[in-house]
Amino acid sequence: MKLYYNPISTYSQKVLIAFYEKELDFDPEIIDLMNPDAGEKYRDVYPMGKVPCLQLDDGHIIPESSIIVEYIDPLATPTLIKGDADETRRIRFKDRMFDLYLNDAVVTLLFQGMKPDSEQDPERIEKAKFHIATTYSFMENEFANQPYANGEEFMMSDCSAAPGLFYAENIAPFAEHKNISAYWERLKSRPSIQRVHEEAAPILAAFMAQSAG
Ligand SMILES: N[C@@H](CCC(=O)N[C@@H](CS)C(=O)NCC(=O)O)C(=O)O
Repeated sequence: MKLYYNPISTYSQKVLIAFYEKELDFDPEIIDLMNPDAGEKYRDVYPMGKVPCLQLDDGHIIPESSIIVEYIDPLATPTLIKGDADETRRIRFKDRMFDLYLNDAVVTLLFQGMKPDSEQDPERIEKAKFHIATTYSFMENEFANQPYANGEEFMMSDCSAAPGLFYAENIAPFAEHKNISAYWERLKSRPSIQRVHEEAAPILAAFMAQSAG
């Protein structure tokens, strides 16, 4: 199977963490989202143009990060969506929460911050800050009693939290939240997440240099 992704894309990172946790092989195809020609060509694979997207050997495509993790979950251990209907619902809820209110909000702040003040959208910024603050308050409370998002074991929800926290460290610092900080240290000690950060570093540096002008 082939994975279309970009190492600095948060949703790609979520799926990469799941692949690396499972030590599952895939054929990597990096899409340069900053290159309009590459983006246009990629729309032949997935017309929505979003990464990540998994393409099976028969050509079938599986877009959407959570759906990709669900697809690969039965293929190798460790299982990332584990338990009865109630437990798996809770994992999916946390996955959604981190995608929608941490990841998307942090990326909004990142891109808004790269624009000149006159072009920034104060309403979007305020909404993103509200989503992040609400999520932090929820997380700080939850991580007082458990090491991972859904309890004792690393799950899909943790794959979803890591990319948002990676960018949030600078954009929406959480150092004052001691439980979130301890959780982030726990995540960063995992080889899967270290590998994602190592692979992202040179591309992120080039992206920042290009964006700075
Ligand atoms: N809901 C999608 C979101 C994917 C997404 O927004 N990916 C971003 C990169 S993190 C992207 O492809 N952006 C390029 C674009 O919107 O054209 C998922 O979970 O996979």
